[in-house]
Amino acid sequence: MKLFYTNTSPYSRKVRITLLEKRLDGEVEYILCNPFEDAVELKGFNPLGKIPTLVLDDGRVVYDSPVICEYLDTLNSNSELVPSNTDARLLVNTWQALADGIVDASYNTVMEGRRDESERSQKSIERWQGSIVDSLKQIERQIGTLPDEITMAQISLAGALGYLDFRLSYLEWRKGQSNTVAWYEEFAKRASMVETQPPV
Ligand SMILES: N[C@@H](CCC(=O)N[C@@H](CS)C(=O)NCC(=O)O)C(=O)O
Repeated sequence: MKLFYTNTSPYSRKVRITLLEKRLDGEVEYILCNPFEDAVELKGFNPLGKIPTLVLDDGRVVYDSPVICEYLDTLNSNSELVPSNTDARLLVNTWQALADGIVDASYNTVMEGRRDESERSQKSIERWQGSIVDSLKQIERQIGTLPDEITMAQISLAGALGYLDFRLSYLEWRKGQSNTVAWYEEFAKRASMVETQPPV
């Protein structure tokens, strides 16, 4: 398998954490790929031109990050990251959607901030940041519903909080989030989290 990724991409980090937790990282060739600079090569595999993109040994191409992680989870039984039980699966997938939504809003905020000031939409930035703040409040209320065993719920949430630290630290997400902070500080000690930390 080949994984097109960058070490600053939050969606790629989620996949890299998953590979480590599933002990599949030795089976992957990691290909650093900036989607804005290496668009031609990447689009040869994924017409959306986005990372992460996984290319299987038989040539099949897998995206986006939830689909990649769900596929990786089927490859062995080292932790069931996407539960097969319907209720457990719904809980995990909804957690993943909430965490990925925070990443979407954060990534949009970062990209918008890189536009020329005259083209930048402050209104959009405020809307995305409002979604992040409201989602964090919900997470603080529902952190106790996370499964006991590691799943895509925890991996996605930790990836999202890590991205807030990396790119939007000025939002100070920890304020008023004592339950979430306590959970995150513990989860962030995992080798998969430490090894995939974005560059300083
Ligand atoms: N929903 C996708 C989002 C992937 C995504 O937006 N990746 C960013 C990098 S972090 C990208 O490739 N951006 C290039 C672009 O927007 O053209 C996923 O979960 O994989």
